[in-house]
Amino acid sequence: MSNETILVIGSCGQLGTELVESLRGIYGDNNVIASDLKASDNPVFEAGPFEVMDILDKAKFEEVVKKYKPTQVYHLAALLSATAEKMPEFAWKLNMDGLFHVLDAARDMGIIKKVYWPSSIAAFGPNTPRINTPQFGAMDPTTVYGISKLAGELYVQYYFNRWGVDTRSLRYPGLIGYKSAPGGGTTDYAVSIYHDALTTRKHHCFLNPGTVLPMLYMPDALKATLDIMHAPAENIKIRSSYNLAGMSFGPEEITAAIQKYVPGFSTEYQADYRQAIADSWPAVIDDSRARQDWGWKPDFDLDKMTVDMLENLKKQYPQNSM
Ligand code: NAD
Ligand code: AKB
Repeated sequence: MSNETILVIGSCGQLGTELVESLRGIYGDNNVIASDLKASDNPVFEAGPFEVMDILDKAKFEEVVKKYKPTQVYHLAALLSATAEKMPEFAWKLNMDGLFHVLDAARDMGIIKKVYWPSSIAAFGPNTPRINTPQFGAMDPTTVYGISKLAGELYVQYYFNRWGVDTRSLRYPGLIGYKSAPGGGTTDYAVSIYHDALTTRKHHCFLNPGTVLPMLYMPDALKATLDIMHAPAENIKIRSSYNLAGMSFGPEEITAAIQKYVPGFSTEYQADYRQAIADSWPAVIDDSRARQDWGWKPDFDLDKMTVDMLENLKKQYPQNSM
C-alpha cells in the first residue's frame, strides 16, 4: 500500500474530512492529497498536502494529476439531494461533469489506477421495493441528485467494461458522524438531532414521524469504503454500485434512542419539501451482495451509534453536558 498516492476531491465535506484522516493513517500524510473548492482551516488537513481545485476546471484537475501522480482518486464532490433540488441544472453539471473529468483522466492519462465514486440510496425511486430493496431492480429516482447518481452508476460501470478503468462504488445510506457537518441532504436531520439533544434539548424535524430511512454510522462508512477499495479486483463483481446497509429508523425512533441518555429531550415535527424526497427512497436495504463479495458487515446499530455520538459530542458542548 505504501506505493500509493491518493487524491481526494471534495475533501472538506462530511465524508471527505473523515476519509482524508483515515487514508493518511494508512498511506502516510504526504501520500494523501486533500482538495476542495476552498482552503480549509480545519486542523485535520494540516498534516499533508492540500490543493484548492474546482473539479469543473478540467485543466486545473489534470495539472494536479500531473503534479502528484495519484494512483487512486476518491471523487466525493457533489451537490446532495436537498441542495440539488434548489439548483437542479447546476447540480447535474457538477455531479456529471466532475465525474467525467475523473473517469476520462483515469482512462487517458495512464496515472490513475483506481477510482472511488459514491452513489446513494437516492438512485432508487417510488417503484423500487422499499423493504429489503434488492441490488438489482426498478430504479426510477425522482430527484436530480438521484438521477445523477443512477447515471453515474451506469457510467462508472461503462468505463470499467469498455476501457478497464478500475471503478468502485457504494450506494451509501444517510451518513451520521460527529466530526463534520452534513452538506445539504435529506438525511441530515439524523446528525443535527444529536447536536440539538446536547444543546437546546429540542429538535425541529423536517420529516414526519414514521419516515424510515436507511442510515450508516461514519466509522462503518469509512470501513466499507476502504474495504471495497482494498478488495482484490476479482471480488468486485458489481461495477455499478453496491447496496450498503447499517440500520434503518424513523425520526421518532432516533428520538427515543436519544431520550434513553438525554431525559427531557423532545422532537417537534414540521415536514417540508424534503418529505417528498424521503418518501421516494427505500426504508431497508438488502446489502447481501456486498457481504458475499467482499465481506461487508456493519458494526453499529442505532443504540450503539447513539452512545458513541453522545459521548463524543459531549466534548464539543462541555457546558451543556449532563
Ligand atoms: P458534502 O456536501 O458534505 O461535501 C462535498 C464537498 O465537495 C464539499 O466540501 C464541497 O466544498 C466540495 N465541492 C463542491 N463542489 C466542488 C467542486 N466543483 N470542486 C471541488 N470540490 C467541490 O458531501 P458528503 O456528504 O461529504 O458526500 C460526499 C459524497 O458522498 C457525495 O458524492 C455524496 O453524494 C455521497 N453520499 C453522501 C451521503 C451522506 O449522507 N453524506 C450519502 C450518500 C452518498
Ligand atoms: C442525502 O440525503 O442527500 C444524502 C444521501 C442519502 O445521498 N445523505
